[in-house]
Amino acid sequence: MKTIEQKGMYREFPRCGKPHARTTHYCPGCGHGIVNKLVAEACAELGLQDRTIFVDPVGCGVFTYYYWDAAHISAAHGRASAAATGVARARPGAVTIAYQGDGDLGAIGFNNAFQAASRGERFGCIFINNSLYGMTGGQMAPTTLEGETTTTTPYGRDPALTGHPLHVCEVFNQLQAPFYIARVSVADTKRIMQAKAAIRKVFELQRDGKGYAMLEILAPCPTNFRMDAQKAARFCIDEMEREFPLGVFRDRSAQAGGEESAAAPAQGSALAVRPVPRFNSCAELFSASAGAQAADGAPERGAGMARLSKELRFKFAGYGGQGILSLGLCVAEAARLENLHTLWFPSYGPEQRGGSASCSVVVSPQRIGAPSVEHPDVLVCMNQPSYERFAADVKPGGLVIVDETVPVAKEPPEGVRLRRVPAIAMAEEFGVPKAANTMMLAALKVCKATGLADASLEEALCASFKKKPQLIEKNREIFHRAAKALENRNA
Ligand SMILES: Cc1ncc(C[n+]2csc(CCOP(=O)(O)OP(=O)(O)O)c2C)c(N)n1
Ligand code: SF4
Repeated sequence: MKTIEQKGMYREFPRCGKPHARTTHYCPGCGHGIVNKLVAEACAELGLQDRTIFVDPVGCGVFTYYYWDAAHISAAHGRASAAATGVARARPGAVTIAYQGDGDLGAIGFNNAFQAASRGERFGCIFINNSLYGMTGGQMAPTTLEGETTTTTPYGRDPALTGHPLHVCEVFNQLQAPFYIARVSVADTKRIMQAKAAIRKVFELQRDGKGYAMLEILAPCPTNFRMDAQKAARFCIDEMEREFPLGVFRDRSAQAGGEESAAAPAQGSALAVRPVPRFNSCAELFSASAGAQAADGAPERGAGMARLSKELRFKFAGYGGQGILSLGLCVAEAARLENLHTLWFPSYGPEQRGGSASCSVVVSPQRIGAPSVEHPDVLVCMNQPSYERFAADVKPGGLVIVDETVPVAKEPPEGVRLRRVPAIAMAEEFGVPKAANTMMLAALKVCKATGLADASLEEALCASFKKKPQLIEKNREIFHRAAKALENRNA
């Protein structure tokens, strides 16, 4: 097969044990993917690859060093503008480009970026505004629209609670020092062409040593918008642009003598709370935890308090897409149904597709202190990297449940039981490959590993399919069948 040369990019992206990968880690339809291509093209077409130093963020853009064929420095989350300041000062002849997301720049790193802009540091900042935290699973960012649902604003962002969307270009436009400030979008072909011209401009300004440049790019995140690529692009145009109008806010090179241009677009727009419905199971759990009533037939309240005498800590780990986070949520929800204190704490790898995912769950009759689980009582592993990473940390007397496909090169520590369960194989055998996590829930039940009533686990499982009710009965059935099959194996 003929490989297509992509200007400014490496021929192959040998990341994460995939030595000849030709695809990026971005989800289909992701704005980052488009911008990555435009940035690489601009850098190469202007002949700047040997002069360019990219400062990479923590966020979905974290892996640009695998893609852009130029020099790179990785910065901690939110610190790319601070790191770029150092690079630009230490290497005044370089073309320094910081690449940041809206959580990275607009939240934790806002003051770094703002002060760098205020000082007029000589670097260009490419700022991806996809209205939420992409990499960590779609939480609210400062740029989240009013009324937009995210995992942390399940009823839509309410300005009374979480403020109004942050307009980075408009705020930076109050500063004296920036040389260029603009906002573009990559939601359709016309906009992509405009974005490309603006990205080239950022490179040119840095090549010519002009000064600080801020380019905000509105970008779709289909995965966390819970939309297909076309609808996500539409959302960018119809909703995001209403809040964040496109345009050049300032271009000092546009006027003779380097004077500031007054060509800023009208600021602010009439904003109304706009409900943007999206599916969000985690948020539902949180809201439910905040005081929902027991459903008819729910396990008796407080039952768990009596049964569970001590705190239990769980770690669930596997690949993204194996339903590992939902499995953890089921256990947390089952504990909530029993009026226990509970906590679910997800952790994501840098890749939304096929990367690692894990979550910690704590279930306790007392109030819970630390949310992170360093030494679990129970570890559930759906893949080999998880086993290798977490098995050694399981508490003495603890339990490791691992899928049978996972090679166990090293036994868990002494005093820790190991149960190998054919969850993936059984799910395939039952004709529902995606239900391997339901098999694992059945294994937890059979091993009596949660300290929770079987009925609570079952009810939590059903509740997790509230938005897909057609799957409830099927999962209930395979939960029972799997439990029976596992009990028979034990017998
Ligand atoms: C100091 C620190 N805090 C929090 C995190 C967790 N974290 C990683 S990426 C991220 C948010 C990324 O969102 P954004 O910057 O909008 O980029 P996107 O993934 O949407 O491109 C967070 C909170 C971290 N890695 N380091
Ligand atoms: S989660 Fe969103 S921002 Fe991240 S790669 Fe996927 S589509 Fe892009």
